[in-house]
Order: sequence, then C-alpha cells, then structure tokens
Amino acid sequence: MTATESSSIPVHLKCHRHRPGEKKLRKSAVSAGRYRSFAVEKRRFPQVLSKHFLHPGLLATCDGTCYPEDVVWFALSAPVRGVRQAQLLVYFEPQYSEPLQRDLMRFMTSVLLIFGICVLPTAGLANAFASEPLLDESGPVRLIFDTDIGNDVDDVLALGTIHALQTRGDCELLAVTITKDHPQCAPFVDAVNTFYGRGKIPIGVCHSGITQQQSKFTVLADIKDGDQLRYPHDLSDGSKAPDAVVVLRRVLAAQPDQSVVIVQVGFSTNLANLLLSSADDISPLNGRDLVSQKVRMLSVMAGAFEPIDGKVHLEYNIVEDIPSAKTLVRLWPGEIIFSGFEIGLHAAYPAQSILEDYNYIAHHPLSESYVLYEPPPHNRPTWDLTSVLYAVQPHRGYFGRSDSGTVTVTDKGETVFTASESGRHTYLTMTKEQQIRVVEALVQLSSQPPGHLPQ
Ligand SMILES: [Ca+2]
Ligand SMILES: [Ca+2]
Repeated sequence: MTATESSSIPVHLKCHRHRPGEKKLRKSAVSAGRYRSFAVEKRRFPQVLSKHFLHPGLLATCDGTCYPEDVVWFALSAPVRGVRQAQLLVYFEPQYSEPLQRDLMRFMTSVLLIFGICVLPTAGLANAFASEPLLDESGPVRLIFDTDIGNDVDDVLALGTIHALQTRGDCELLAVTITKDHPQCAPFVDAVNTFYGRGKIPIGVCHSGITQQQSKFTVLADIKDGDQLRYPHDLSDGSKAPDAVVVLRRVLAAQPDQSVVIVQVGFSTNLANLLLSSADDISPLNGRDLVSQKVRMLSVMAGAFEPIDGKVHLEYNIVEDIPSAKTLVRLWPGEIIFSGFEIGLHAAYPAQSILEDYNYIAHHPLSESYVLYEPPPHNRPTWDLTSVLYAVQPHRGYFGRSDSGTVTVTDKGETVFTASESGRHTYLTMTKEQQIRVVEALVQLSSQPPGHLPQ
C-alpha cells in the first residue's frame, strides 16, 4: 500500500514553527477544504510514531513512514532544531465521503488526546474537540529572570509570581540576573527568594553604571526588627555577587538543549553581554551559540507597539541602555516575544489587593515594597508580570500575538516593528476580556502564599 493508491488517506506531519507568521500554510490548507490541522509537540514525535499509529489495524511499519491498512499514510519530516511544535495536516482524498471523514477524524482526535497532543482550532473544522493544552507538557519551565529590580516595583511582583508558579510546579527558577547597578539589589532578591524558601538560587550582577541610584524599597534587605533581619538572607553585599554573564553562561551550559526560557524585564545589558561573550572554561561555545543551543524562548518587557496618549512612546527599559537593546534585537538567534509598554499599562494591578491579599503573614516583601514604592490607592501597571505570565503559561490564552516581524531600535530608543514572514520577533496583544483575565491571574499568583510560610 502506498500513498498514491486511491484508497489511502495521507496524513502529513509537517515540521515548522507554530506561530502567527505561519498563517499562510494553514490558510491554504484550510481553503483546500480537505485538511485538518493539529499541533504536535516536537518531543512527542517519537510517541506519535510509536504509539499513536501503532493502533491495531492501522500501522504496518514505524520507520518514519507508516502504511496503515488502507486508511492512513503518515510521513514525518525530521524535527529541526529550535522548533517545538509542528502542524499535523490530515489530508482527505476527495473520494472519501463526509461521514467517513468524520469517523476518521473522531478516531484520530481521540488518539491524539489520549497521548496528550494538542489539537489546534482551525477555521471551518469541527471545533468540538479543539483546545490547546493549558500547561507546557515538558515539565516545569526552566526559567532565568533578568531584572532591573529596585527601579520599579513590578519587578518584585513579577519575582513573587515566578515563585508562585514554581510552587505550583509550573516553572523552576534557575537564576536571577540583575541590570540595576546597585549593591543592594542582589541582597534584596536573595531576601525575596529566601522568603519563598529558595535562598540558594544563583544571583548575578552587572557593573554597568546604569541606574546606580538608591531604590525606594531594596532597603528592605537590610531592615531589622530588633536584632533580626526582617527578611533573612545570606547574600549581604551585592558587590560580592558573581558577574551576571558568568551566572548566565554557567546556568545555560548545565541545561538541556532548547530547554531554557529567559524573561528579561529590565535593560538588555546582561543579555547583550552574554551574546558578545567568548568561549571560556564554562563552555566552548560563544554567547550567541550558547543561547542558540540552550534557549527556546525569550520573553521581554520592553518597547511600545502602539502610541501612548497619541504619541510615540520611548520606553524606559530600552532608553536606559539603547546600545544593548540594539545588540539584543540584532543578534539574538531565537524568538523574542515583547510585552510592550501598552500591555502592562492596560492591566494595572489593583491596589486593593495589596491591602487585602498579603496579610497572611506579618511582613510580606511584596506588599511592603509596593507601599514603599508608591502606596495604595495607586494601581501600578503590571508590565514585568505580563512577560512572566506569557513565558510560563503561553497556552492559556491570556494574550494574543502579533504577526512575525523584526523589531529595530532607533538611536532615540523607539522600537519599530516591521512585519515579515521570516522575522523572529512578535509582540503581545490583549483584548478587553483578556485584560480582565490577566489582572485576576496576576493578583492570584503574586499574592499566593509560599509553600511553607517563613517562621
Ligand atoms: Ca542566599
Ligand atoms: Ca523592570
């Protein structure tokens, strides 16, 4: 039996990036009226082959091309590096009747669902079974948090959100690297990490000279009640913390290929320096190759992709270190998903939550930081939290995404987006309904108690 025989129904597993830039393929497939489209995780390919089509009566061989009895022909293109999802396009020969197509779809869908493979909704299809998995199936997201913590308080709520997601088993915080050049930032991060029971997470710092001013709230790292630190930690002097690039290289080198997600919510200083770093005794790869090998996603809070108050907005994270932002967008080898200034602005954190949701302990570093920064009734935008939320839970539909394109950074610090099929950049979008869901999710996550409350 071969694919060309009239009684076969070919099923093509095509390997390509699943993102809005790929609409063309899906659209043409759908308009042909004979394709059904599924998304399949790359790491599931072996299972798709060995289990999915090893159904009695369906499979004859499992060598990458399968010849199920008179029913399905399955072709697998080799997974390519950097691609995590593929489209499974089910092609129906025109001579097959509608009822038979329906029965086959039902069967295939049930098998796909049994093995945890997600099914993408596609226009014109039977949508009853269509939904994406809510969580990444490859286990907790391996996360690096790169932050200018100390400048604004959204970084602190974002760090708390990461800890809550880790407590829920959704991510694992591998390291925190800091782009605000002040020695109190690293001890503050260590204090928050210790509050959540994770005081051993590596912390890296930079010596860039950027935003060296005293923070309004990192003083909490040194504050004492009596003779005890209010927020215990053992990193007391940030100037003694290791360099961020060393921490990044060390952590990346130790991770499986294509497994790390980086969330950058401050300046691009550390990631630009990482990209420009040379091979060393940590890794034989230069920074760009190391990123290319280890990182699967970069989620960034930076830039602006719609006018703010009718004007081009020069966003702080870009403006404070324009050369590094330029280096990042030019040299980063993989995908970058931007959460522009407008997203967090339109999803402001309700100050009432600061007053009510953190009282499960006498002193909470998140609510105290918030109050020191700008007390309620101020509703602080959730800029940095949105990049965390997307990075860890990209399939929950909290955000939409623009078409693919390329972001360039001008000398003044404007972020200009140019759509293109081959571009590696996208930015988040958010409907009114999504905004309500995002705010509620972020309130619940950032105020979630640690697994074990500190004594
Ligand atoms: Ca520590
Ligand atoms: Ca920030």
